[in-house]
Amino acid sequence: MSTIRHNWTKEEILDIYNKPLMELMYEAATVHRLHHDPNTVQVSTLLSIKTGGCPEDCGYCPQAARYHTDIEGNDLMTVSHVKAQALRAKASGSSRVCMGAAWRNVKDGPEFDQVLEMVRTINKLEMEVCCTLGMVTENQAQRLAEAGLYAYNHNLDSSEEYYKEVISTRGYEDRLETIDNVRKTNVTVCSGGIIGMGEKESDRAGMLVALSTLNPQPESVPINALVAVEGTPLENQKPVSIWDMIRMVATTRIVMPEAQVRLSAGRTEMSQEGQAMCFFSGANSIFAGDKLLTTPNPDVNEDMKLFDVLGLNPQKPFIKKMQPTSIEAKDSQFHALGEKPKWTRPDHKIERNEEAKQKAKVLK
Ligand code: SAM
Ligand code: DTB
Ligand code: SF4
Repeated sequence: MSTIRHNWTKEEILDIYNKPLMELMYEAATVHRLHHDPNTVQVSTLLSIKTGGCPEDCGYCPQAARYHTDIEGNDLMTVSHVKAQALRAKASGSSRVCMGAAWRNVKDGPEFDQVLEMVRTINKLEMEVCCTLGMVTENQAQRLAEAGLYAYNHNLDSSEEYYKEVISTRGYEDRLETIDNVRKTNVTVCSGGIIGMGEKESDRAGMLVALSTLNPQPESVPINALVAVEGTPLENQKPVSIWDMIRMVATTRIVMPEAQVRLSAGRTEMSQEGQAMCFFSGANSIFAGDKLLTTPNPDVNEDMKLFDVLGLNPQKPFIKKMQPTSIEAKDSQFHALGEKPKWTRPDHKIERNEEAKQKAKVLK
């Protein structure tokens, strides 16, 4: 009988989050062991296939064109460059590649066709391939599925209430609709969020309610600690404490027992002992490589040394779900519809976003 609950309330989740830490970790570790091998952690590699110049106003993001940050923007990568990077990732122990694009949403056309070719190419390397490209329609999700996509990442990032304090160029319902579009295909869902953006504990719990009440729950849940980047509206946020990170990971594990819980951005600020406590509390994936999308990440050799010390093994690909078949473009059943989807644009004013935008205007 399934032990997955889809009716978690914010109060229940807050009670779990605020348990005495030793009890919380013990409970999370117990749930973890029932559903996963505690000595296996997936190593994934991020590839920023299109960097910077994004039209959105996400308060945490160095890739938003309206803020002045020192990242180097790039046009869409070539398929051969992506293949070379994926092979390097595979050689260094990664079983999954996640390709990120600084887009608000996917648009049908040659660039999306190129991304579909990247998906086919990585699938053929026997690696799990994930994309995070912004909002997608059901037809676009089907085309990604046909190309052999294993997962689609689309984070809820925070509670519905706090989301409005961070982003004004799109609504929470767009995020949920995209997740629903992906759910209609055989692509798995990866959705999580960020802590340390100034949200309350009740917002963290609210985000976990939104994720855990999805039916089915996401197969993968990244928990990011904000990387406060100079020039973004959230540049002055204090680093999140490791205790909060452990509590968030443990609570995520308890309410979503089967998900792959990913210890994502922010690891450069965490000690190895702190990360070990996250693994104990149910985190079973990391992003490896010296860069996330645009910000630094621990050295892969240091990560591998830590795996050695802790007796952890990198997870093989397709342990949780079979490798999807990849259909060539010429045999494809789904074609571009050239839709003009109506994603929302609430455009309310967020003071700190406005200030960061004004500062950027002066600097540019
Ligand atoms: N543009 C697409 C989108 O927003 O869905 C995909 C790329 S976006 C960079 C992917 C995720 O990275 C965001 O949803 C957010 O959770 C995370 N992220 C971005 N900047 C971050 C930061 N400074 N610290 C932590 N996580 C961050
Ligand atoms: C996720 O939740 N975290 C990853 C992945 N999904 C795409 C991205 C983290 C990005 C951190 C900021 C940067 O490097 O630009
Ligand atoms: Fe664009 Fe995604 Fe960054 Fe938001 S998080 S600014 S949508 S790249």
